[in-house]
Amino acid sequence: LHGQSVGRRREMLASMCDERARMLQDQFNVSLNHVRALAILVSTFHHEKNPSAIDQRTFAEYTERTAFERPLTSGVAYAVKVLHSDRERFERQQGWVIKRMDAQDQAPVPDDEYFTEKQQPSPVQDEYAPVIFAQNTVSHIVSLDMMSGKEDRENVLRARASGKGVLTSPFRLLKSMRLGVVLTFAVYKKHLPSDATPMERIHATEGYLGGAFDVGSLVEKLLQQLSSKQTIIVNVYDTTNASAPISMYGSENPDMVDDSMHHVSNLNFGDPIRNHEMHCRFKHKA
Ligand code: WA2
Repeated sequence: LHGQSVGRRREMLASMCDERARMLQDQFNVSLNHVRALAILVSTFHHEKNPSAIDQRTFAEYTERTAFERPLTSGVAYAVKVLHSDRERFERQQGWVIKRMDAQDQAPVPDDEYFTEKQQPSPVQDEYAPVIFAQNTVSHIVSLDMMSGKEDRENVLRARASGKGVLTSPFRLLKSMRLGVVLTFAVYKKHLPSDATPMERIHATEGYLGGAFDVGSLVEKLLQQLSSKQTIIVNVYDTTNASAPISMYGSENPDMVDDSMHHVSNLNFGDPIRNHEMHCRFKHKA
């Protein structure tokens, strides 16, 4: 009799965990598809039109009005590829200089001080990826060189060589300092063949459309929509390095956890070099 009830509890945990993992993956996929469509929008209405039909105001308005289509993102932005030889002309045209991200600075800084005091002009590099358009929620990254931050840089390089949507490891996002991941799609010059080599892709790159997934707050919101949320404890991990999983969501040492049972549901966020898992446990009855 006891064995039967343990079996039923195990099944219940598995089905609750799988349901949550499926919801998270679906919402992630919906958001990813919309970010991909934004990359095509920028290609069509910014790069392929002369003069461009998109400016910062248009981009901010469009991305704000379509934010509901990207339920797990806290903001999207567009960075353009600028070679050093073109930097001076680019900065004169924009009316601002390319700035570097301040990755060493991990302490939260009051809003209004952050970008007036901390952001420094970027030192000379072969090339840059300054943000020219941003949703209002991430307007603080306009003019920042996305190649000056470790995670963003890796994403930019991998996105443009592969032509696929790519994800960073979890890291602290700028300003909010919340744990999140960035998704990036490269934007290419028109007529790039779909079977292009990585070198051809790099050469034909115009820019990078990316979105920040604020996993901490947005996964919480998603799980709260499920009525029985309080009965299980959910953790999400980046398990790319199987021996050193990185927590993306959930408390490391929650109280009242029933460690006698543990279920792992697989998550697929579409980037073949990254692995993710959802781990679920019951809470002790109070
Ligand atoms: N967006 C928002 N907050 C961030 C961030 C980011 N990257 N990086 C650190 N904090 C314009 O992949 C191109 C967005 C990067 C896209």
